[in-house]
Amino acid sequence: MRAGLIGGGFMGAVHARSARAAGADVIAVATSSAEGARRAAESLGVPVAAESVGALLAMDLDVVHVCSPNTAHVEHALAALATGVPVVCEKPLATSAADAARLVDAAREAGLAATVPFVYRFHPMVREARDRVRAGGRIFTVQGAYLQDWLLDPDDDDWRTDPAAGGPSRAFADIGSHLADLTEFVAGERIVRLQALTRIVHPERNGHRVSSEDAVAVVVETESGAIGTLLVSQVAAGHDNGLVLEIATARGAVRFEQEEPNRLWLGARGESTLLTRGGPQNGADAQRLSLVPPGHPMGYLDAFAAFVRDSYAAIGGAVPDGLPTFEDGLRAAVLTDAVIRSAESGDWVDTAPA
Ligand code: SOE
Repeated sequence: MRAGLIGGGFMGAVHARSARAAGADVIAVATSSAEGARRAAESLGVPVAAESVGALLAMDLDVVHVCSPNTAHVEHALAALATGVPVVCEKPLATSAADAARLVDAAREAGLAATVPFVYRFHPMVREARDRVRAGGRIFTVQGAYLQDWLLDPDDDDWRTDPAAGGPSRAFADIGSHLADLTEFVAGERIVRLQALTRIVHPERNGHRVSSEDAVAVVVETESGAIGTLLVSQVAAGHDNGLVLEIATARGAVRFEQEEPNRLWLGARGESTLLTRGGPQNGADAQRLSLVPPGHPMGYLDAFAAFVRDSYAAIGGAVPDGLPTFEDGLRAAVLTDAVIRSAESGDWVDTAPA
């Protein structure tokens, strides 16, 4: 696989490492400037620093990884698809459902594989959680949180706080999208309505106005009538990447904590246990993703490599179970739009799939 990379930041480096782990050669990188591409090529060990995105897309590539800022995803992914090349595009796929739908249509019309790294699906213990929920009978409640603190202080800043680069939603589009995707993936059913509150705790950062939310509280109802809450915050002191999901069913509960991905909490009437990743009680899906025995911790980069491996298998015509595609990116954008609408109106918003 000859891979091209658009964007050379933190996620660009993760994509480059994971593409190589999946057997690709990362042959070129483009950023917003030729100088930026040269810096990225040097730091990532990529042979060609493309003068522009257009120059990169003119190369002979088998896949393009889009890791540019959120508002550039549509332009870059459409341009890559137009050259007949499959795309792996960072989340949020687009900063509106309408734009995400354009990308879904373009990939479908081109007949090209197109995936989005809702990477937390690829922890083996998430697959185990999904299997146990499937066997659990009726779902009663879902409870999720995604808490970080890297934007806690007013002088903490990032391109994501600028709507021109990040889009109209920040905390939910950036990390709430992961939580919502994981909730629907593990539950095996959709959120059909939600009500959201958002907060901007710092209306100014480094002297510029901020219009996108720092925190979101969401109440949800699912297709089967389960109820739940999702809390998303990038101003939650002490939390680095605190994605947690707990789903309670008639025959037991599961709780996955992303910062401790090698175990799964299992709740039963009157007792609870911790299941170890890779052990004999793991189901087939968890075993497929477990590359090393228990006691050899697998983590974020392993999950990302598994996502890219399955994306490349899909490019080769396979249909890997649980692979997040542009359709899942569109779903996340629909939920993000709904959160924005509900926060503005104060009303419930219907999110049942059309
Ligand atoms: C920053 O919030 C960030 O890097 C997100 O953009 C990623 O999607 C998430 O996995 C970790 O945190």
